[in-house]
Amino acid sequence: MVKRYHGNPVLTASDWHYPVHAVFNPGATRLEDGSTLLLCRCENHGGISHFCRAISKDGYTNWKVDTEPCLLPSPDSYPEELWGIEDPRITYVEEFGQYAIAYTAFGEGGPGVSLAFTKDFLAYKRRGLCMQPEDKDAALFPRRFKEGFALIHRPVTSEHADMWLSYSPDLKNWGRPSRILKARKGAWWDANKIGLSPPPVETAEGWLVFYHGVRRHASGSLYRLGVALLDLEDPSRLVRRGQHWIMGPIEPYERVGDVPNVVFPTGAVLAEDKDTIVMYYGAADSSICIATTTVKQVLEFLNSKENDCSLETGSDP
Ligand code: BMA
Repeated sequence: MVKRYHGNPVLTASDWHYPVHAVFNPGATRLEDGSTLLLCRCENHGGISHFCRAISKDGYTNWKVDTEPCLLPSPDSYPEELWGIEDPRITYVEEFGQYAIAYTAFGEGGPGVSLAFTKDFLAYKRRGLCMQPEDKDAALFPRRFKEGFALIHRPVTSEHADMWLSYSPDLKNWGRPSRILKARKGAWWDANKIGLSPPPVETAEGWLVFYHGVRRHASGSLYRLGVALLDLEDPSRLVRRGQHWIMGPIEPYERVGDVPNVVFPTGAVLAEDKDTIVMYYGAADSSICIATTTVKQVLEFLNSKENDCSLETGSDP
């Protein structure tokens, strides 16, 4: 169902015009002129991450990487960014004619969720922390629902790391949290932690939500990708959940790197055919890669009998 691009990895630290240690987990969007913009997470040689733009006309080749960062942590004004900004997810919000970026702000309190808005990915207006630590893996939906704006996020407690959805009337005050997807238990591929991957993809049947599932084992963690479907008008309602992962680390560039055995998509762009989903992912926390699938194939998979939503609570089938 998911095909890797033969030219992977498409971006590595050696493509940068200034020193960076690793580039991975990019936000992605299609610009008005049809080109694809990646907001790349770049880790410097101190371990602190910032964002830098890379643009390609066809979304696969000839990436033009900016000569300097476009968004740096700003701990003087935003102490929650002391140890960097990570894993941006981009949503175009028509109502504002702007892109919303939900990203992880890493500070002394732990990782939290911050929001920023931009028109051109050059000038940004920060809105600060919207979900207190420990919370991450967040993205805004592109439009308001009856209950207001909606954000998927992943708060962590000592017991749980599940996916939640919260609403806001003004993007400042967030409330009405509800758990939408639970990490499963025991031997499941998504037993220990789950979190949103790219922002939700709107389809006629509901919101496709790709998510990463983590399975801890004796020599570390395995990060794989799964998918679920949320109701179009009430995204806090789970409709279907895939039982099996749809992509896991197989290739050498996913198996070997700073954090081995990680595929971590954070961006998705719907191609002009309105069916192909081009996913941009971090491989082993070291490089940026591409994998594609289609809305049709993913919906067929989710609609198969084994993937009904009796699994919504993550109980064993
Ligand atoms: C997650 C995030 C990602 C990272 C992944 C694997 O918790 O921190 O940024 O890619 O772990 O290390």
